[in-house]
Amino acid sequence: MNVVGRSLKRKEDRALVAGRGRYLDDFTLPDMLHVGVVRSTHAHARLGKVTVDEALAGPGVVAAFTAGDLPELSEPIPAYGQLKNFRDYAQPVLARDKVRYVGEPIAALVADTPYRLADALARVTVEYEDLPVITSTESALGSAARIHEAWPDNLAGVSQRIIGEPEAAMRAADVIVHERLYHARSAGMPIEPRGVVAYEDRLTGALVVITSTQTTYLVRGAIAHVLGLPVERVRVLAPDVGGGFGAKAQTYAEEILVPALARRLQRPVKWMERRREHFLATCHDREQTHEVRVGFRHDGTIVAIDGTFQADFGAYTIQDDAAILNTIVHLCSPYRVAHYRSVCQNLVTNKTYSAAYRGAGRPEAAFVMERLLDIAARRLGLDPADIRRRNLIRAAEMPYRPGLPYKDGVDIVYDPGDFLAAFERALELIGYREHRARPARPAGPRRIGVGVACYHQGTALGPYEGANVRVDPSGQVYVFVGFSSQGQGHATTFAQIAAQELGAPFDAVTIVGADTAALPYGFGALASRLAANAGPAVARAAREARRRATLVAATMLECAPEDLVSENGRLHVVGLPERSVALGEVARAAAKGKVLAPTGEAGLNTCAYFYPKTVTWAFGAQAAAVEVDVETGAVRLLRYVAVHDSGRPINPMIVEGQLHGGVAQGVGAALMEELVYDAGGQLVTGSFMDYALPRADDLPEITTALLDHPSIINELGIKGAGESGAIAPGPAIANAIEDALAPFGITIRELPVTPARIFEMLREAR
Ligand code: MCN
Ligand code: SMO
Repeated sequence: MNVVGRSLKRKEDRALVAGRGRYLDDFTLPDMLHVGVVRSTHAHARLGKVTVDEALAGPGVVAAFTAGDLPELSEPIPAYGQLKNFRDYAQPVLARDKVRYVGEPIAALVADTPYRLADALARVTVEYEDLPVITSTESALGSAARIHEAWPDNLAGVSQRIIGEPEAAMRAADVIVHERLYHARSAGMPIEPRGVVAYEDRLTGALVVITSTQTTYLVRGAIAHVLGLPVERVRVLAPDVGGGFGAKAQTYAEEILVPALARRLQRPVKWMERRREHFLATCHDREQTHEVRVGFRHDGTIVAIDGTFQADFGAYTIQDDAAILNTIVHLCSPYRVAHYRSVCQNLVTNKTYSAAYRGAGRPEAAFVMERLLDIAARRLGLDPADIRRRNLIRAAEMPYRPGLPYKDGVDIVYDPGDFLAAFERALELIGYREHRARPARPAGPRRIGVGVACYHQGTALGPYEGANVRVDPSGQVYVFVGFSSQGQGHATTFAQIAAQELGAPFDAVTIVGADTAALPYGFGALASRLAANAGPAVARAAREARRRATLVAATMLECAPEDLVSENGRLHVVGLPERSVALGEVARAAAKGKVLAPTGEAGLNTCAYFYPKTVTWAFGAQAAAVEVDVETGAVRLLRYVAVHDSGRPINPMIVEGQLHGGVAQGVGAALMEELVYDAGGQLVTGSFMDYALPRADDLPEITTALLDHPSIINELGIKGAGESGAIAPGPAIANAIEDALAPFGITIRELPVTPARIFEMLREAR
């Protein structure tokens, strides 16, 4: 009975679709107070007097706190922790002497209702002494002003990787393509903004923090660290989370502030982020400017790539260069490039700070590489498909070693895969050949174009993930994990694995997660890592539970353990289905100790962890067909194709759903989403009126196809999928638009390709 690999319906959807989900704002506790955050309205300033008297005098206002009132928050917010390549900085929970971006927390107000709180927030006055505002990487490099005073400049650090001898190799190139490309700042924009509820549990003594997060463990560690508490006294839970996309994958000021206030006030407190606040207070990502030279032979073979780029981090660098190293390592990774150099200057500016957003540095890399290939193809007189065929690493070259370490320090060895097959499949599904063969239409205002883009993705970063499988005497199986889900479908996929390994019915398995008390150690839902890390942990724990169940059942049925099969929730003697015992009865017997001896363990309760040696490598190709109106610059997506290899899919429907979601976000990055700042450091696209998210009618039919080359990193052959769909849409769509506008000879160098940008390019071309 194979449960893994089947497109079973998602266990979580019945409740969510029926409106029975429990999101952060659904939690209201007796006696609960509401916290609001006073935020900086200036991008870079010394902080003067903060006056809260008028706010405090308002009806229902209980308390007001500035940094000086909360000495327990004097430790800065701990950074990510895995990498430490950048300069040190201190990000305060509440600003002390200066502010570094519009939206930075300055003070907290507490009131009895959210409405009185909103009124009171408007009555706080803050004095600012303005400092020069830095809103671009060029001005960050050139300015005498320092965002972090202790630094000699505004450079957080330089990240780089080199293969071979790019300079020497470049000299031998027949043609060099040299371009400057820009990927705009955008953000994950989950439907549910962030929020935190905290209280001291008098029964257990724990500080309980319910937060809309992807990283329960990281938040737990940060709270314990700043408040000086044992980790055991802090319990972090996530309720249903309405999307995260990376934006909820690190610890924020409010996740430490709100529990601190719960302790101060000895009352439950809640903070719920508003959308306008979310635009300023939740991390952005993706702003990079690349200057790259690619050397080619006449036949399109790449001889060398030499590039520099600048990343605009905003005010703080909470994840160090995790995403930047992704850009560097992935820039040419599906292609054979013997000589490569990439150097990034990581700069701080007076904007909202950045952290990984779905794809985490890879969409930028794919944009640069796949744009350069199309530009080169035109210069060399080659078809964009042929230039890729010439350079894609072949299946026969696997396991390929590009000659670079991954960010975990391990030398990269690619997982089995066939990039060319994925690419050809995408071409076939979009009708590439037919499109190229089609006679040019009479030149009307609407032009059709097709674009393609390949990607490769290191997925499933370590360090580990674990699971605890427990068989209940009722026969129900509970799998305890600590990480939280944001919509990925973990309650379904991990239940599939547990059911299969244990021989239990899929319906009898429940995943209990998002609670650090459920399992002491874990990492979180990021880096497309859970399927390939928690998956094997669940499998190992379930397998061990089955082994123990078999020993106990053998005693109960008076047979040899080797003669038993576990199927559909019962263990029976091979060939004798009536000589059987239910899994629940075995669990009950094992818990009573009656037949304890064979296992030496009480109950059927097993825990296992999986530590990957390094990442798995997923890959794929995407293709877009677009129609561009040359009179208005409007782009309509006609069709979209996503081919992805996630190794063995646990649930193909869920993997396809992940691709759909990723593509939708990639379409936003390609065509409409942009966080624009003015020279004063004010976000001018700070609402959904100005920051355009794709809507249902902006999305075409998305055709997906899954390839299945098992990973060699874990025993289940799984590679990741969660971020993958979002990597290639930018370049695939930009390439399609440029193809549609080929007669005008324009070159797309920036994302998003908005109607205004197209209109401007066409005007210049004419
Ligand atoms: N899966 C599978 N078979 C595979 C690989 C994955 O069935 N071979 C399933 C997994 O079991 C899981 C889903 O696909 O249900 C995604 O798996 P994985 O790639 O391991 O990613 P994670 O579970 O670690 O989730 C994190 C990832 C990231 S990093 C971002 S960003 C993102 C994403 O998931 N944010 C999301 N997908 C999202 N989907 C939703 N709905 N909301 C988000 O915030
Ligand atoms: S951006 Mo995903 O949370 O790694």
